[in-house]
Amino acid sequence: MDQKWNFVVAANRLPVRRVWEGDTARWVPSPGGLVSALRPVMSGNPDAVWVGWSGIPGAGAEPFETDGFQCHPVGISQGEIQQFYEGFSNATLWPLFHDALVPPEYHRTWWDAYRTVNQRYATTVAELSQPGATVWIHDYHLQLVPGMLRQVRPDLRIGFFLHIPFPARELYIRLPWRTEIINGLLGADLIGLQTPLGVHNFCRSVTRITGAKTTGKVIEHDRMTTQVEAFPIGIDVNRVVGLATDPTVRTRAAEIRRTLGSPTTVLLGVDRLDYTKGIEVRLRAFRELLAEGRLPVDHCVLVQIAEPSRSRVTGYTEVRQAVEQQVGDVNGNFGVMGRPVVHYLHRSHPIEELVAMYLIADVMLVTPLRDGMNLVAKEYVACRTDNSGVLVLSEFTGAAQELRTAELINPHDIEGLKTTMEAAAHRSDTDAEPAMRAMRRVVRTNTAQRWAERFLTRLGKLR
Ligand code: ADQ
Repeated sequence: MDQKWNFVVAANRLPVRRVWEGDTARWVPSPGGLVSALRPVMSGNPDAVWVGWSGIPGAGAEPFETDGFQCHPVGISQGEIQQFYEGFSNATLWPLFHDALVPPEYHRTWWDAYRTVNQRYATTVAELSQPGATVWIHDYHLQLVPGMLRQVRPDLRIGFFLHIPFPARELYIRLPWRTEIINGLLGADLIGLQTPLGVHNFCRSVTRITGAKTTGKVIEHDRMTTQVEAFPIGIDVNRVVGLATDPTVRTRAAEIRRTLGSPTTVLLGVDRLDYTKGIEVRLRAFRELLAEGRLPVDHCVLVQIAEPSRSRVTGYTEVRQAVEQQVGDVNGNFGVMGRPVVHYLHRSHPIEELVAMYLIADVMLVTPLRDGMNLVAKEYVACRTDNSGVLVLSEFTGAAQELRTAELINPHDIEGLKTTMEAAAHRSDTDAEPAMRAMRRVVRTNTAQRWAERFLTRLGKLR
């Protein structure tokens, strides 16, 4: 590898995915918050490279250019997908960092694969980086990379951002490899978390595990310092608002509402099908409200869009079965011929279709048991250009720290959730307006692009 770059992003996935048309393959941009957030700093930047997995098992493909910057695929074998990705990343770290909602599994072979893949990323980044380059590493799949990189390239300016929550110390210290992960993260000059609570939890774990001195957000260790701060992620507001005001999308929204039987109230959930998202909780609350006659069966519809996700990981088949059983139960008991009360779509949707759904949703249900941020809540708010609509939002999302005028709920308190959902369904647009207006200000100010800019400016000032 001869060419070197001055700005290197490393993430589990590349910002593009391969699609086949007949026998020819081409790379198309993957949708996603991270890609839009980094577009302004990556697009057309000849000094930037993105290191990540292509999504296809096997050896890494040749590097290529997309949108004016370089992509460098990292190879991940079928066995590593099982042990590094589905295993350690998604059956150990993901549940542990989400309050152990399902029991995390600890397997030494998974840990070995996690270390191996992280080492591969670190080696690749080290080879691609110019002297003194800025490196930005993303998320829980790559927590060892900062430390591994620091050992071979002390000259680099290293930033790390964790997209999921950092758990309470009492949970974190269960991890058999807690010291290795903390030491891996401490290789970074700057660690970004979604919320101040994440920062607090992380610093407490560091103190307990390493004995390092933490002063406010500064951790001193091994003759270097690491800064830890909250950088709540945002969305690409211009793109979402552009779609929300697009006549084609608006026509589609009206069409969907008609297809649903022009109900008085549409309630909506949009999530990856994941046990952290609290989909069962909202279905249960909805069912009880119908049964108690507190929501009118004839005038209310719940649409639940669930993107298929990690179907081979423990906990995901179970959540799917539970959700589908509940949907069947509600429709079996309350639906009439040709008119179900819950419309459940277990598939991915293009953003245009999601925006059309956000436009018809009078009540948006975001009820995770734990979530780093939750971009769906922000997308909904961004779409409500007329300031109508009610956002019911779990206190246990990062978004709840910013969207203070949402209808905040505790997803463990089913009666509280029911009362909030009932009131939300009956709220007039005029009553809902001040809260939505305030949330729209927040979402418009703290965009994805602003988030990236804030993180990189902060990183640029260190060392
Ligand atoms: P996720 O857990 O994936 O992200 P979220 O923040 O809500 O959760 O982002 C999901 C994205 O996928 C949204 O942009 C949404 O539009 C899209 N999406 C959801 N359902 C879809 C469907 N059926 N079809 C197509 N697209 C769909 C992780 C963390 C979050 C954190 C983000 C960003 O778990 O807490 O907010 O990263 O840091």
